[in-house]
Amino acid sequence: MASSLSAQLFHRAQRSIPGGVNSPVRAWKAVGGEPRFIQRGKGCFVWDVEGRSYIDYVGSWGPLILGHASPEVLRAINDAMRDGTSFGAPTPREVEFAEKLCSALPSVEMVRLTSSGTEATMALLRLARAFTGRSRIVKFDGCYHGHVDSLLVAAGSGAATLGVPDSAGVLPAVAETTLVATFNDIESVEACFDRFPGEIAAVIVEPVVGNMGVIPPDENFLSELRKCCEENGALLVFDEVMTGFRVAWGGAQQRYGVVPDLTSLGKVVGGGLPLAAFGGRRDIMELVAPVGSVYHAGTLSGNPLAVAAGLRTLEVLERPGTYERLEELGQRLEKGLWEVLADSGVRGCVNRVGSMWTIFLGVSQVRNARDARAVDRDLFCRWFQGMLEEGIYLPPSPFEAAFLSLAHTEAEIDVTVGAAARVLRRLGGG
Ligand code: KE4
Repeated sequence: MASSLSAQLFHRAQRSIPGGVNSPVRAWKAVGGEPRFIQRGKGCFVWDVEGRSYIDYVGSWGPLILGHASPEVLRAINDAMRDGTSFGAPTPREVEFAEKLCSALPSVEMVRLTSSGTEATMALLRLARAFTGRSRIVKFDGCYHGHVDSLLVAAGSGAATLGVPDSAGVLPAVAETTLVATFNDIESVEACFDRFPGEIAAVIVEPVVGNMGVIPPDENFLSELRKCCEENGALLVFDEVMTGFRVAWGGAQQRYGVVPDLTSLGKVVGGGLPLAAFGGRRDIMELVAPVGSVYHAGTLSGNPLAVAAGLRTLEVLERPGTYERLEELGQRLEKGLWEVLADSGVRGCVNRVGSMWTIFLGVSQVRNARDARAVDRDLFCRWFQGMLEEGIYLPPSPFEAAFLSLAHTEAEIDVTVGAAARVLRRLGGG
């Protein structure tokens, strides 16, 4: 059979782009097969280059909370681009956008715009070290904060031990400045402070983990983390690149009522264009150049088109009822998936917070990275490929969050649940 257009493009792409993709997860290494090349999206659907349509739950990994090609966002971009695409100078819309971020997020008194979430978290760590005069950072096993050298770190052996590089090219000396704790385990955080008193600048956490698949915080975990940082003179950093404006208008910090000292944002705030941000307490943010001595810069920081897309996205999200609608859709999907899991005899669980969710197969509960790593990866591959053939486009990894958008309706949820029933029944041998 002639290879598909996707296969031809993938083969060709691998000659000029490492792995044929511009971000590793897109190569489908975790699910086998070759990635479908996407031609276009509209609402909650994407079409591949062969013209096949899929109900999309990747949503560009989170940004497209309004769905693909939102008419309001496209109009905002179109209007903005008539005036030019970039000036490298301050623009009125950046001020309006910064003010909206500050008004929405309890922790953010000042904010600096960046072009990616990685850049935002990298700048936050530099800022935390400068503000506290301390060098070490605590992160959590399984949490991802972008490809920042000091955060591409795996847990060393045993609790409260120095991190080890989790990528070639990361220096051991850099990795050792990072300690790796266990999500939902406050004792593992306290052990880090006990071992390195006075040396830890900050604890950075995904307040709702998305990068192990979705893992909600245990009831008091975030408040215990807040208290632990206060008691030890360290800053609490919420990486809300995924959860910001996703799990609530004010992010996880509003949903769970815990206010960090610093916050990173991305994805949704850019409405599908390259835009992210970091912000927090004024006394900390005023250390950022040109006011203070912590350098951060960027040619396209606050790019007018990206800010136009982000601002319009937030304006739509700010309307009454949007998060209630996302919760309604999320509940319908979660309920349906639990029911078809039970009927299929396949062991699994569904973790969800608002419109971000993950189905874990082969395990009964997932509260941390160790639980997540116990999933049945072969079963997940067959689940992913089976759902793809049913026209459902899921994240191509068992350790990623899937996303609903305001463009999804009950109809697509019910189609998805029906497809899941057929695929899981086959997987369960039914
Ligand atoms: P970017 O540099 O990709 O804009 O943001 C990095 C980042 C930071 N913090 C969190 C919590 C994140 O989830 C991310 C990026 N998320 C991944 C998906 N898990 C983006 C997809 C990809 O890497 O291709």
